[in-house]
Amino acid sequence: MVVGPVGAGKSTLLKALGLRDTPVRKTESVEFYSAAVDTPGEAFEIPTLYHMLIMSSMKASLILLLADPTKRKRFPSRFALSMRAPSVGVVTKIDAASEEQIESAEKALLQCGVKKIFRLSSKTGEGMDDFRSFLAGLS
Ligand SMILES: Nc1nc2c(ncn2[C@@H]2O[C@H](COP(=O)(O)OP(=O)(O)O)[C@@H](O)[C@H]2O)c(=O)[nH]1
Ligand SMILES: [Mg+2]
Repeated sequence: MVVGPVGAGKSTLLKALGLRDTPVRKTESVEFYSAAVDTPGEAFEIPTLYHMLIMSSMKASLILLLADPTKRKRFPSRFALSMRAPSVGVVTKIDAASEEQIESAEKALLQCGVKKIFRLSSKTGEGMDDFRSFLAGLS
């Protein structure tokens, strides 16, 4: 299940992983695919919608918490710990970000409660092999 701010690259990552077959467009609601759950960024950004994520996470085996290093967004402290599944952090769009931006995104993810963080680009494929191996190792 992917979680994170609007535009972080959640739907694009699922598409790159082959976990969603439909074209990427604005995610308006929680969407269930055969092996993944996509969620709208609003559910992460607007606290009154948190329950959508908490309930959907009960169906998930892993939460991917995404951060876009090119945009500063608020990552609530220890938020990942309220999910009903273990979580890992993912810094997306590394093809478009500086090292400083990537490190700052990693800091935000850590204080949000994840322990492990991947850096990748769904666009260039950088970092995707490592990430795919990690996911394959879980099942
Ligand atoms: N440069 C770059 N752009 C990306 C990457 N991943 C997603 N995007 C772009 O970021 C925008 C938002 O992506 P989307 O998957 O809809 O974000 P979501 O709201 O988190 O589902 C789209 O224009 C994507 O093409 C990436 O790895 N690199
Ligand atoms: Mg989306």
